[in-house]
Amino acid sequence: MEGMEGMEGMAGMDHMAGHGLMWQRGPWLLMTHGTLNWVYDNQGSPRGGRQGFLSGMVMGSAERSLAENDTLNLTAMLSPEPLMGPEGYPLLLAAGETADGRTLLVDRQHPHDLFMELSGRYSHALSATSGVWLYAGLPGQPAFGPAAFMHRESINDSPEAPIAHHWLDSTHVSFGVLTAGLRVTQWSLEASAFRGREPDQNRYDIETPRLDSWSARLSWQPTTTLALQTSWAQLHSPEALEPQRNERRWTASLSYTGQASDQGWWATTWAVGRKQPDGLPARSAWSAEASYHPNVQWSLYGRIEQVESDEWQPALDLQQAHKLTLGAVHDWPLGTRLWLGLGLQLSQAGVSPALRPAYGNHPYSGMGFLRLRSR
Ligand SMILES: [Cu+2]
Repeated sequence: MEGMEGMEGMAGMDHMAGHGLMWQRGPWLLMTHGTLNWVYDNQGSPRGGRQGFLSGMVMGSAERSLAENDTLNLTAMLSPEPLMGPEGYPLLLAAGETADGRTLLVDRQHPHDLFMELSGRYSHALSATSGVWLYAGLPGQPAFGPAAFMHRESINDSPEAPIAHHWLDSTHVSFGVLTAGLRVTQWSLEASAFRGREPDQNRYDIETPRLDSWSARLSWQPTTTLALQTSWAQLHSPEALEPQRNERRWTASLSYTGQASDQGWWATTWAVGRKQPDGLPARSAWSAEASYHPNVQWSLYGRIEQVESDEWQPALDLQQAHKLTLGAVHDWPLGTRLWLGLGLQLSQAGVSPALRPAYGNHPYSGMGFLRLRSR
């Protein structure tokens, strides 16, 4: 329960969500879990588009104790998303990264890299409730923001990235990360040095690590069901298209995962974020999301988010947009640990008046998906 694992492992979700297969092999505890979504995407408005694509992730980890109080954990996380091609998939109002190294991807979500995480963590327990750890990843997740969306119990049924991704959690694939962490009872403090540049358009490679940026995160887990964090980052040259510009970011979030009935459980995350690029006005975002699982077959989820940006139409200054998403998935068991799911989600967006000629008043979008998930 340390570091990012502590953030993800929040809230006793082991028995509720229970993703993952585990084996003991000698001294090693092996664990794997994953989700693969085949998605048909139809984004409305003249800036939208249609496309089929594969999203998700497969993760494996190996953990062993080394001495009485020491633990080593090795984690690999892979993404199928490079198969969709460098331009990613249509996602209204998403902006960030590039497909060709020359133009920003707008109204499309970039694919994640094949290697989303290859990391190791060495933890040393100081007592039953406190400890220290060192984490290194290439790529890895610096101590910044809430857990990345595909790991958040509140929204990991949705096959798409949030439009607030680049405010809250887009640093989760950083090529080169070193983190030191300290946990004392309910409080954790982590500091990271990492590479500030976003991954480039070659999604199959491992990029040159650098430690040119830093972040710090303070987390509080007052109960096993509640996790709060606030984090800061100073990013060196995050965007390939504006290499001279550095950026500061800040986030705060609250996550709750709890029992909802005998067999049901629910989870929610509320998050705010702010980006301050050098020489430009600050831009904020917030999101509120929740999922409800009345039983093991059904998942219902929703999210509302708002972001502020000048990337949708470069001739305009900062504009606002929001998006509401609602979805449902039904799962059928395939054997004991694997489930086949069929899901549908609908979203409606809204933009400030200057953007309405481009997007229309309230463009609708939808995604239908088939998924394979272990749990
Ligand atoms: Cu991401």
